[in-house]
Amino acid sequence: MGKGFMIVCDGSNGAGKTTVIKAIEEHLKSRGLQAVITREPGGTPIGEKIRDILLCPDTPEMCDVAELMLFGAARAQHVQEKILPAIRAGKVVVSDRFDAATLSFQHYARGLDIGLVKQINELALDGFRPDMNIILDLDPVLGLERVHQRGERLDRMETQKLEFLQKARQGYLEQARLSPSMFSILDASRPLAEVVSDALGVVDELIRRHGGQMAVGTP
Ligand code: Z5A
Repeated sequence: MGKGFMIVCDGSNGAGKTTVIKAIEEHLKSRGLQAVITREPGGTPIGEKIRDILLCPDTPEMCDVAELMLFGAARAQHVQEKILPAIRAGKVVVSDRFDAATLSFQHYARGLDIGLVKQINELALDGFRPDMNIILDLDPVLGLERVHQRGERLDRMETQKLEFLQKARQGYLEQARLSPSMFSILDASRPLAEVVSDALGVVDELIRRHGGQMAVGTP
């Protein structure tokens, strides 16, 4: 059995993660690779229940530490139940958000101590690291406009002040500055086709790096 790898698609709200991930999935399949598409918070039955609690707009009273630990709990379950088995089976895991989001939102935006946030991330990751974070970078003002155009009710995180979302954006840029080999920053204010094309270029580079170790065919 080959060894797979993991790509995270992350970044600002409304930056186009959903669309880019769909394109990555199709691209991987066209290359004959087995893709596992997943998301955070969520990705497992337990994680999806935690997601409902985290994003429910009716509970704005959630305290910051409870929020951090819930993201961590969902991730621990995600890693053990879904991600590690898929990678061991040689599949390519593509996750909509992952651990960089916790540093960006709970540390850089929320202001929780960086040591505490890293500790929760390490506990949840159990030594695992994703191979690449593709960050779709967008001014949150533009991102929220796109989300509003979808006409859906905003979730608990989206109702935070604009300043909070600006700090989270800067958090991703700072993480990329500190660990450039783990991050690809894409300007998501450009036409979607250009963003998708760049994202697929990053994926192709990862496939080359992992040359021939992944499982092929339908899951
Ligand atoms: N969070 C956290 O705090 N800590 C953590 O550890 C984790 C997460 C893991 C849930 O995320 C929230 O949890 C999130 C971070 C926090 N909240 N905040 N704030 P989520 O991923 O479920 O929610 P989201 O970020 O709000 O996702 P989204 O709004 O669905 O964004 P998206 O998937 O990137 O956008 P999209 O649906 O692909 O695109 C939005 C619209 O824009 C859509 O109509 C597109 O057609 C359009 N679009 C996309 N790209 C373009 C371009 N390039 N041009 C024009 N129009 C475009």
